[in-house]
Amino acid sequence: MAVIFSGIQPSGIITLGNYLGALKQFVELQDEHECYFCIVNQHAITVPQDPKALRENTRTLAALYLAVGLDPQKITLFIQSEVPAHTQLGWIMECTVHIGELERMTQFKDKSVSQKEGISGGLLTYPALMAADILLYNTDFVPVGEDQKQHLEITRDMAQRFNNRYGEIFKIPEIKVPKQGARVMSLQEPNKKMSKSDEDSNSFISMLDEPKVIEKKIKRAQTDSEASVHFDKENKPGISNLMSIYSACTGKSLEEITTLYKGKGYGDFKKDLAQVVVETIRPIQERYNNLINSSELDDVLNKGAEKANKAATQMLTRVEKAMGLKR
Ligand code: ATP
Ligand code: LTN
Repeated sequence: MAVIFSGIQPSGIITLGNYLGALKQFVELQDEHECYFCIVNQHAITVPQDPKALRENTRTLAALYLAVGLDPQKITLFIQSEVPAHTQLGWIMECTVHIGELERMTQFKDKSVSQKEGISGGLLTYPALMAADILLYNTDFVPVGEDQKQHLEITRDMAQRFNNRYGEIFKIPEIKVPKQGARVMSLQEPNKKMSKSDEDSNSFISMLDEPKVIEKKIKRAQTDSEASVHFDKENKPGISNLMSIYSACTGKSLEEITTLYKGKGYGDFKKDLAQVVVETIRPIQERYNNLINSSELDDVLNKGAEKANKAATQMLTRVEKAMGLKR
Protein backbone atom coordinates (compact mmCIF):
# COMPACT_ATOMS: atom_id res chain seq x y z
CA MET A 1 0.00 0.00 0.00
CA ALA A 2 1.27 3.47 -0.87
CA VAL A 3 2.04 5.69 2.12
CA ILE A 4 0.38 9.07 2.73
CA PHE A 5 1.70 11.68 5.15
CA SER A 6 0.31 15.12 5.93
CA GLY A 7 0.36 17.64 8.76
CA ILE A 8 -1.69 20.56 10.05
CA GLN A 9 -0.53 23.17 12.56
CA PRO A 10 -2.53 23.69 15.78
CA SER A 11 -2.04 27.44 15.34
CA GLY A 12 -5.75 28.24 15.65
CA ILE A 13 -9.00 26.52 14.81
CA ILE A 14 -8.90 25.04 11.33
CA THR A 15 -10.69 26.88 8.56
CA LEU A 16 -12.82 25.95 5.61
CA GLY A 17 -9.60 26.41 3.58
CA ASN A 18 -7.82 23.71 5.60
CA TYR A 19 -10.82 21.44 5.16
CA LEU A 20 -11.25 21.88 1.41
CA GLY A 21 -7.51 21.98 0.66
CA ALA A 22 -6.35 19.21 2.95
CA LEU A 23 -8.72 17.28 5.23
CA LYS A 24 -11.33 16.48 2.60
CA GLN A 25 -8.69 14.71 0.51
CA PHE A 26 -7.45 12.80 3.56
CA VAL A 27 -10.87 11.20 4.00
CA GLU A 28 -10.94 10.07 0.38
CA LEU A 29 -7.46 8.55 0.67
CA GLN A 30 -7.83 6.60 3.91
CA ASP A 31 -9.31 3.42 2.43
CA GLU A 32 -6.61 2.59 -0.03
CA HIS A 33 -3.44 3.93 1.56
CA GLU A 34 -1.40 3.62 4.70
CA CYS A 35 -2.03 7.06 6.21
CA TYR A 36 -0.08 9.07 8.78
CA PHE A 37 -1.69 12.34 9.87
CA CYS A 38 0.21 14.60 12.20
CA ILE A 39 -0.62 17.56 14.42
CA VAL A 40 2.53 19.57 13.78
CA ASN A 41 2.80 21.49 17.05
CA GLN A 42 6.55 22.00 16.68
CA HIS A 43 5.89 23.82 13.43
CA ALA A 44 3.33 26.01 15.18
CA ILE A 45 5.93 27.33 17.65
CA THR A 46 7.98 28.95 14.86
CA VAL A 47 5.81 31.96 15.76
CA PRO A 48 4.87 32.78 19.38
CA GLN A 49 2.03 30.63 20.83
CA ASP A 50 0.23 30.92 24.13
CA PRO A 51 0.77 27.57 25.97
CA LYS A 52 -2.87 27.20 27.05
CA ALA A 53 -4.20 28.03 23.61
CA LEU A 54 -1.69 25.66 21.98
CA ARG A 55 -2.81 22.80 24.23
CA GLU A 56 -6.49 23.49 23.50
CA ASN A 57 -5.98 23.94 19.76
CA THR A 58 -4.07 20.65 19.66
CA ARG A 59 -6.98 18.77 21.21
CA THR A 60 -9.51 20.56 19.04
CA LEU A 61 -7.52 19.68 15.93
CA ALA A 62 -7.31 16.02 16.99
CA ALA A 63 -11.10 15.93 17.42
CA LEU A 64 -11.65 17.65 14.08
CA TYR A 65 -9.36 15.19 12.28
CA LEU A 66 -11.75 12.45 13.40
CA ALA A 67 -14.93 14.52 13.03
CA VAL A 68 -14.37 15.07 9.30
CA GLY A 69 -14.59 11.31 8.85
CA LEU A 70 -11.14 9.87 9.40
CA ASP A 71 -11.38 6.43 10.96
CA PRO A 72 -8.80 5.75 13.70
CA GLN A 73 -8.94 2.05 12.78
CA LYS A 74 -7.58 2.91 9.36
CA ILE A 75 -5.22 5.82 9.94
CA THR A 76 -2.44 6.79 12.34
CA LEU A 77 -3.11 10.15 14.03
CA PHE A 78 -0.41 11.58 16.27
CA ILE A 79 1.20 14.68 17.77
CA GLN A 80 4.59 15.66 16.35
CA SER A 81 6.25 16.44 19.71
CA GLU A 82 5.40 12.91 20.92
CA VAL A 83 7.65 11.41 18.24
CA PRO A 84 11.18 12.75 18.90
CA ALA A 85 12.57 11.35 15.64
CA HIS A 86 10.97 14.32 13.83
CA THR A 87 13.25 16.92 15.43
CA GLN A 88 16.19 14.50 15.35
CA LEU A 89 15.91 14.04 11.58
CA GLY A 90 14.95 17.73 11.38
CA TRP A 91 18.45 18.66 12.52
CA ILE A 92 20.00 16.40 9.90
CA MET A 93 17.81 18.02 7.24
CA GLU A 94 18.92 21.48 8.43
CA CYS A 95 22.44 20.31 7.69
CA THR A 96 21.31 19.14 4.24
CA VAL A 97 19.37 22.19 3.05
CA HIS A 98 21.09 25.41 1.94
CA ILE A 99 20.33 28.80 3.49
CA GLY A 100 19.68 30.26 0.04
CA GLU A 101 16.97 27.67 -0.55
CA LEU A 102 15.31 28.49 2.77
CA GLU A 103 15.40 32.22 2.14
CA ARG A 104 13.48 31.79 -1.12
CA MET A 105 10.42 30.26 0.58
CA THR A 106 7.29 32.42 0.16
CA GLN A 107 5.86 31.31 3.51
CA PHE A 108 9.03 32.50 5.26
CA LYS A 109 8.90 35.85 3.47
CA ASP A 110 5.17 36.31 4.17
CA LYS A 111 5.32 35.31 7.83
CA SER A 112 8.50 37.20 8.68
CA VAL A 113 6.97 40.57 7.79
CA SER A 114 4.21 40.15 10.37
CA GLN A 115 6.51 39.22 13.28
CA LYS A 116 6.60 41.99 15.85
CA GLU A 117 9.00 40.39 18.35
CA GLY A 118 11.72 39.35 15.90
CA ILE A 119 11.90 36.46 13.46
CA SER A 120 12.72 33.08 15.01
CA GLY A 121 15.40 30.85 13.51
CA GLY A 122 12.75 28.15 13.28
CA LEU A 123 10.66 30.21 10.89
CA LEU A 124 13.56 30.05 8.42
CA THR A 125 14.50 26.40 8.98
CA TYR A 126 10.83 25.24 9.05
CA PRO A 127 11.11 23.34 5.71
CA ALA A 128 13.89 21.13 7.12
CA LEU A 129 11.55 19.89 9.86
CA MET A 130 8.74 19.46 7.34
CA ALA A 131 11.04 17.37 5.12
CA ALA A 132 11.88 15.23 8.15
CA ASP A 133 8.16 14.72 8.90
CA ILE A 134 7.56 13.40 5.41
CA LEU A 135 10.75 11.42 4.81
CA LEU A 136 10.57 9.45 8.09
CA TYR A 137 7.64 7.36 6.82
CA ASN A 138 8.74 6.34 3.30
CA THR A 139 5.97 8.59 2.07
CA ASP A 140 4.70 8.25 -1.50
CA PHE A 141 2.13 11.09 -1.54
CA VAL A 142 1.63 14.27 0.47
CA PRO A 143 -1.93 15.66 0.20
CA VAL A 144 -1.80 19.44 0.83
CA GLY A 145 -3.17 22.75 -0.40
CA GLU A 146 -1.44 24.59 -3.22
CA ASP A 147 0.46 26.90 -0.85
CA GLN A 148 2.68 23.96 0.12
CA LYS A 149 4.02 23.27 -3.40
CA GLN A 150 7.28 25.07 -2.74
CA HIS A 151 7.83 23.16 0.52
CA LEU A 152 7.26 19.87 -1.25
CA GLU A 153 9.78 20.77 -3.95
CA ILE A 154 12.44 21.65 -1.38
CA THR A 155 11.68 18.38 0.46
CA ARG A 156 12.32 16.44 -2.73
CA ASP A 157 15.57 18.35 -3.30
CA MET A 158 16.75 17.58 0.24
CA ALA A 159 15.91 13.88 -0.14
CA GLN A 160 17.72 13.71 -3.47
CA ARG A 161 20.79 15.52 -2.13
CA PHE A 162 20.93 13.20 0.88
CA ASN A 163 20.58 10.11 -1.30
CA ASN A 164 23.35 11.29 -3.62
CA ARG A 165 25.67 11.65 -0.64
CA TYR A 166 24.78 8.64 1.46
CA GLY A 167 22.96 6.09 -0.73
CA GLU A 168 19.33 5.38 -1.55
CA ILE A 169 17.77 5.94 1.87
CA PHE A 170 14.77 8.19 1.18
CA LYS A 171 11.81 7.70 -1.10
CA ILE A 172 11.14 10.85 -3.16
CA PRO A 173 7.59 11.96 -2.23
CA GLU A 174 5.00 13.46 -4.56
CA ILE A 175 2.54 16.25 -3.87
CA LYS A 176 -1.24 15.73 -4.20
CA VAL A 177 -3.48 18.80 -4.48
CA PRO A 178 -7.27 18.67 -4.87
CA LYS A 179 -8.96 19.75 -8.12
CA GLN A 180 -11.24 22.24 -6.35
CA GLY A 181 -10.46 24.07 -3.11
CA ALA A 182 -6.67 23.82 -3.34
CA ARG A 183 -6.36 27.53 -2.62
CA VAL A 184 -9.26 29.11 -0.76
CA MET A 185 -8.75 32.86 -0.48
CA SER A 186 -9.42 35.29 2.38
CA LEU A 187 -13.01 36.58 2.45
CA GLN A 188 -11.76 40.09 3.16
CA GLU A 189 -8.65 40.25 0.97
CA PRO A 190 -9.31 37.78 -1.84
CA ASN A 191 -5.77 38.07 -3.20
CA LYS A 192 -4.43 36.53 0.02
CA LYS A 193 -4.97 32.92 1.10
CA MET A 194 -7.47 32.12 3.85
CA SER A 195 -5.43 31.46 6.97
CA LYS A 196 -6.45 30.31 10.45
CA SER A 197 -3.96 32.64 12.13
CA ASP A 198 -5.25 35.77 10.34
CA GLU A 199 -5.91 38.58 12.83
CA ASP A 200 -9.20 39.48 11.13
CA SER A 201 -11.68 36.70 11.97
CA ASN A 202 -14.00 37.93 9.20
CA SER A 203 -11.39 36.79 6.68
CA PHE A 204 -11.92 33.09 7.40
CA ILE A 205 -14.67 30.59 8.19
CA SER A 206 -13.68 28.42 11.11
CA MET A 207 -14.90 24.82 11.14
CA LEU A 208 -16.45 25.58 14.54
CA ASP A 209 -18.26 28.81 13.55
CA GLU A 210 -21.99 28.79 14.25
CA PRO A 211 -24.41 29.00 11.29
CA LYS A 212 -25.26 32.63 12.07
CA VAL A 213 -21.60 33.59 12.08
CA ILE A 214 -21.02 31.80 8.78
CA GLU A 215 -23.96 33.63 7.20
CA LYS A 216 -22.65 36.96 8.46
CA LYS A 217 -19.09 36.35 7.25
CA ILE A 218 -20.24 35.32 3.77
CA LYS A 219 -22.61 38.27 3.54
CA ARG A 220 -19.73 40.60 4.36
CA ALA A 221 -17.24 38.91 2.02
CA GLN A 222 -15.55 41.31 -0.42
CA THR A 223 -16.95 41.29 -3.95
CA ASP A 224 -16.89 43.77 -6.85
CA SER A 225 -19.55 46.23 -7.99
CA GLU A 226 -20.50 44.42 -11.20
CA ALA A 227 -22.98 42.09 -9.48
CA SER A 228 -22.73 39.31 -12.05
CA VAL A 229 -21.90 35.79 -10.87
CA HIS A 230 -19.16 34.60 -13.18
CA PHE A 231 -15.64 33.33 -12.70
CA ASP A 232 -12.79 35.75 -13.44
CA LYS A 233 -9.92 35.29 -11.00
CA GLU A 234 -7.95 38.30 -12.29
CA ASN A 235 -10.67 40.93 -12.26
CA LYS A 236 -13.22 39.47 -9.86
CA PRO A 237 -11.16 37.64 -7.22
CA GLY A 238 -13.84 37.95 -4.50
CA ILE A 239 -16.78 36.37 -6.30
CA SER A 240 -14.45 33.85 -8.02
CA ASN A 241 -13.27 32.68 -4.62
CA LEU A 242 -16.85 32.29 -3.37
CA MET A 243 -17.72 30.33 -6.52
CA SER A 244 -14.75 28.01 -5.94
CA ILE A 245 -15.94 27.40 -2.38
CA TYR A 246 -19.45 26.63 -3.68
CA SER A 247 -17.98 24.26 -6.24
CA ALA A 248 -15.69 22.46 -3.76
CA CYS A 249 -18.56 21.98 -1.29
CA THR A 250 -21.21 20.80 -3.77
CA GLY A 251 -19.21 19.15 -6.56
CA LYS A 252 -20.95 21.44 -9.10
CA SER A 253 -18.68 22.83 -11.82
CA LEU A 254 -18.06 26.58 -12.20
CA GLU A 255 -20.05 26.53 -15.46
CA GLU A 256 -23.05 24.96 -13.72
CA ILE A 257 -22.91 27.58 -10.99
CA THR A 258 -22.71 30.41 -13.55
CA THR A 259 -25.82 29.07 -15.31
CA LEU A 260 -27.63 28.62 -12.01
CA TYR A 261 -27.12 32.28 -11.05
CA LYS A 262 -27.57 33.93 -14.44
CA GLY A 263 -29.51 37.16 -13.96
CA LYS A 264 -29.34 36.90 -10.16
CA GLY A 265 -27.39 39.22 -7.88
CA TYR A 266 -24.68 38.58 -5.30
CA GLY A 267 -27.26 38.67 -2.48
CA ASP A 268 -29.04 35.53 -3.73
CA PHE A 269 -25.78 33.76 -4.43
CA LYS A 270 -24.31 34.57 -1.02
CA LYS A 271 -27.46 33.42 0.77
CA ASP A 272 -27.30 30.04 -0.99
CA LEU A 273 -23.57 29.73 -0.47
CA ALA A 274 -24.02 30.29 3.26
CA GLN A 275 -26.51 27.39 3.33
CA VAL A 276 -24.14 25.18 1.34
CA VAL A 277 -21.28 25.89 3.76
CA VAL A 278 -23.47 25.48 6.85
CA GLU A 279 -24.66 22.08 5.58
CA THR A 280 -21.08 21.02 4.79
CA ILE A 281 -19.91 21.89 8.28
CA ARG A 282 -22.98 20.81 10.32
CA PRO A 283 -22.35 17.03 10.46
CA ILE A 284 -18.68 17.66 11.25
CA GLN A 285 -19.59 19.88 14.20
CA GLU A 286 -22.05 17.26 15.50
CA ARG A 287 -19.35 14.58 15.55
CA TYR A 288 -16.88 17.08 17.01
CA ASN A 289 -19.17 17.80 19.98
CA ASN A 290 -19.34 14.10 20.81
CA LEU A 291 -15.59 13.64 20.55
CA ILE A 292 -14.01 16.62 22.23
CA ASN A 293 -14.53 15.49 25.82
CA SER A 294 -14.23 11.76 25.22
CA SER A 295 -11.36 9.59 26.38
CA GLU A 296 -11.42 7.96 22.95
CA LEU A 297 -9.41 10.90 21.70
CA ASP A 298 -6.54 10.21 24.11
CA ASP A 299 -6.55 6.52 23.22
CA VAL A 300 -6.29 7.34 19.54
CA LEU A 301 -3.40 9.78 20.11
CA ASN A 302 -1.55 7.34 22.41
CA LYS A 303 -1.81 4.50 19.93
CA GLY A 304 -0.91 6.85 17.10
CA ALA A 305 2.27 8.02 18.83
CA GLU A 306 3.27 4.44 19.54
CA LYS A 307 2.87 3.36 15.92
CA ALA A 308 4.53 6.48 14.52
CA ASN A 309 7.47 6.14 16.93
CA LYS A 310 8.10 2.61 15.73
CA ALA A 311 8.15 3.52 12.04
CA ALA A 312 10.08 6.77 12.54
CA THR A 313 12.79 5.26 14.73
CA GLN A 314 13.52 2.61 12.11
CA MET A 315 14.10 5.24 9.46
CA LEU A 316 16.15 7.44 11.78
CA THR A 317 18.43 4.48 12.56
CA ARG A 318 18.99 3.82 8.84
CA VAL A 319 19.84 7.49 8.31
CA GLU A 320 22.25 7.67 11.25
CA LYS A 321 24.00 4.49 10.17
CA ALA A 322 24.43 5.76 6.62
CA MET A 323 25.93 9.03 7.92
CA GLY A 324 28.34 7.54 10.42
CA LEU A 325 26.43 8.88 13.42
CA LYS A 326 25.98 5.41 14.94
CA ARG A 327 28.75 3.44 16.58
P1 ATP B 1 -1.39 29.33 9.58
O1 ATP B 1 -2.41 30.41 9.43
O2 ATP B 1 -1.03 29.06 10.99
O3 ATP B 1 -0.20 29.53 8.70
P2 ATP B 1 -2.84 27.71 7.77
O4 ATP B 1 -4.29 27.98 7.95
O5 ATP B 1 -2.16 28.32 6.63
O6 ATP B 1 -2.07 28.01 9.10
P3 ATP B 1 -1.64 25.04 7.90
O7 ATP B 1 -1.78 24.35 9.19
O8 ATP B 1 -0.33 25.66 7.63
O9 ATP B 1 -2.78 26.12 7.70
O10 ATP B 1 -2.02 24.05 6.72
C1 ATP B 1 -2.71 22.84 6.84
C2 ATP B 1 -3.12 22.35 5.48
O11 ATP B 1 -4.17 23.16 4.96
C3 ATP B 1 -2.02 22.36 4.42
O12 ATP B 1 -2.15 21.22 3.62
C4 ATP B 1 -2.30 23.59 3.63
O13 ATP B 1 -1.82 23.52 2.31
C5 ATP B 1 -3.81 23.63 3.66
N1 ATP B 1 -4.31 24.99 3.52
C6 ATP B 1 -4.05 26.03 4.34
N2 ATP B 1 -4.68 27.14 3.94
C7 ATP B 1 -5.38 26.79 2.83
C8 ATP B 1 -6.25 27.50 1.94
N3 ATP B 1 -6.49 28.78 2.13
N4 ATP B 1 -6.79 26.83 0.91
C9 ATP B 1 -6.52 25.53 0.71
N5 ATP B 1 -5.72 24.79 1.50
C10 ATP B 1 -5.15 25.41 2.55
N1 LTN C 1 4.04 23.20 6.24
C1 LTN C 1 2.68 22.84 6.38
C2 LTN C 1 2.38 22.01 7.58
C3 LTN C 1 3.20 20.77 7.59
C4 LTN C 1 3.09 19.67 6.71
C5 LTN C 1 4.09 18.74 7.11
C6 LTN C 1 2.25 19.37 5.63
C7 LTN C 1 4.23 20.51 8.42
N2 LTN C 1 4.77 19.28 8.15
C8 LTN C 1 4.28 17.55 6.44
C9 LTN C 1 2.45 18.16 4.97
C10 LTN C 1 3.43 17.26 5.37
C11 LTN C 1 1.89 24.14 6.37
O1 LTN C 1 2.39 25.16 6.71
N3 LTN C 1 0.68 24.06 5.98
